[in-house]
Amino acid sequence: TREDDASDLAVQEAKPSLQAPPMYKVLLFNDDYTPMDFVVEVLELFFNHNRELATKIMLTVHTEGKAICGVFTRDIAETKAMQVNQYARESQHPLLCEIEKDG
Ligand code: NFA
Repeated sequence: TREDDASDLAVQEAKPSLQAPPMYKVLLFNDDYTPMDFVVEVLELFFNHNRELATKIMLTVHTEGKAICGVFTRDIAETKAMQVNQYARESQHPLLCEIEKDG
C-alpha cells in the first residue's frame, strides 16, 4: 500500500480478485431409452451426488424433461458434460448432457 511501500513500481503486491467467474449449469436431458440406473450412476460418478440425491435428480429429468446436475466454472462444466456424453456414447445410451450459462 502507499502507506507501507516506498514505491508501488518496485514492489509486487497481490491484489484481491473482486469478480466471481461466470458460472455454468450442467443439465441432463430425458430420453425414452437410457436406463434409470445408468443415469443415477452418472450422477454419482461425475457429480459426486449420493444415491438419494442422484435418484431425485434422475426422476426430475424423467418427469420434467431436464434437470440441473450442478453449477461450475466454464472449464469444469465443459469437461463434465464431455465426460458424461463420452461415457453415455461408450455405453450405447442416448443420454445427453449440455451446459448453459447461469443467470
Ligand atoms: N426416461 C428414461 C426411462 O424411462 C429414464 C431417464 C431418466 C433417461 C433421466 C434419461 C434421463 N428409462
